[in-house]
Amino acid sequence: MRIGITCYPTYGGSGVVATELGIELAALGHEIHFISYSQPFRLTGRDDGIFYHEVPVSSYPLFEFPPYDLALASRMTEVAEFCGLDLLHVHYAIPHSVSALLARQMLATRGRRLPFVTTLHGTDITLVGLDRSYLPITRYSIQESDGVTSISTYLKDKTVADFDVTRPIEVVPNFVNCDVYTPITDEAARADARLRLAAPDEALLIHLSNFRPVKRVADVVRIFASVTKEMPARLVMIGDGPDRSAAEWLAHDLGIHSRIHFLGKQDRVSELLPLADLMLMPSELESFGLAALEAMACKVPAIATRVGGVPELIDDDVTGLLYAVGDVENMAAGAIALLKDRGRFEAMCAAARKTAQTRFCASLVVPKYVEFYKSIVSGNPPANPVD
Ligand code: GMT
Repeated sequence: MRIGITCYPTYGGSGVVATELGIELAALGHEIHFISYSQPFRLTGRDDGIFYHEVPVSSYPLFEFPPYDLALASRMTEVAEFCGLDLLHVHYAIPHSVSALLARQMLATRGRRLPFVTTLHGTDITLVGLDRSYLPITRYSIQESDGVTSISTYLKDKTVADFDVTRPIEVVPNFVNCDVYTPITDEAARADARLRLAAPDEALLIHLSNFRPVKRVADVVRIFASVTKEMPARLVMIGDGPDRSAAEWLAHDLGIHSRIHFLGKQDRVSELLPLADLMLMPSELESFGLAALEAMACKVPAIATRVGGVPELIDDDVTGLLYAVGDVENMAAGAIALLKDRGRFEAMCAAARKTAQTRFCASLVVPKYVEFYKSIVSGNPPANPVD
């Protein structure tokens, strides 16, 4: 198939999922066309069968807000015509599904069919989409999509409840390439690589996010402060965003700044995650929690919050530990107890990797998208989706 993919290219897990999906689909022989305002950050130009089409957005003195969604719709129609697209797959409903809807309508007037699939990721439903200025059009574009998928059952239920959507929504969970996100099996090589982040006797904790308020990065720093009082430890903070400065100040005020590596945005997180012992993901809300899945695939369990779709990914006390939002004290106590109990820790690391391999591996999940695309292109979408 020739598939157009649109996502937010620079920020957030939905762009990561869209990019990894494009890479996996291209590896299966499909032709993938990314259509966005900049090249997705995990797209390194390494793959055959992947093309990138930039969306130019002209400014004009009248435009206080240049209409990106309209420019995107125009570019979608051009790419569909020039490259013979069979399907568009848009990630994050706002405004991508609206642009796709317009593109579909414009092409229909020229006798060309271009169905589109919308994948719901999180705040497009739980936050931004609920804003009164976006709700009616978000609901309309979801309802009018040729196919809709959601990354968790939680998000599907939330969409039905809050948006009164009546059309079928297929749950296709997020996935990870278990060959790329994998533990370092050579213990000596791992120990050597780990030395640049922590001494051999130090526990290494890791956090990966876009440092937005929903990620509660101050909780990450506070949990680590308690851990480091009990045992030698270091923390790696990967990513950047609005709350990074506050997190750094907090670390400074707590006297632990020198024990934390603020690495900023990193291209190859798959090389850093397997060096850690535990991931911290104390988010206010996660519709899935892709960062935790990537860590789990590297045999690194997460200390996380029992919110949204996280319990669909993490089995409490088996593949990670779950707590109430803001329960910093118990998250720290849980991390300390786990790190001190070698047997329990090793069992949890192995169970985390096994879950990634047996339930969320790209080789299992990507074919579900392919089957879904085929049903949409053939005009027979599943009436009763199998979750
Ligand atoms: O972070 C967001 O709010 C938006 C979105 C994104 O574009 O990064 O994140 C959501 O999608 C990720 C990928 O599917 C999920 O792993 C995140 O859990 C989800 N974030 C939230 O629900 C807050």
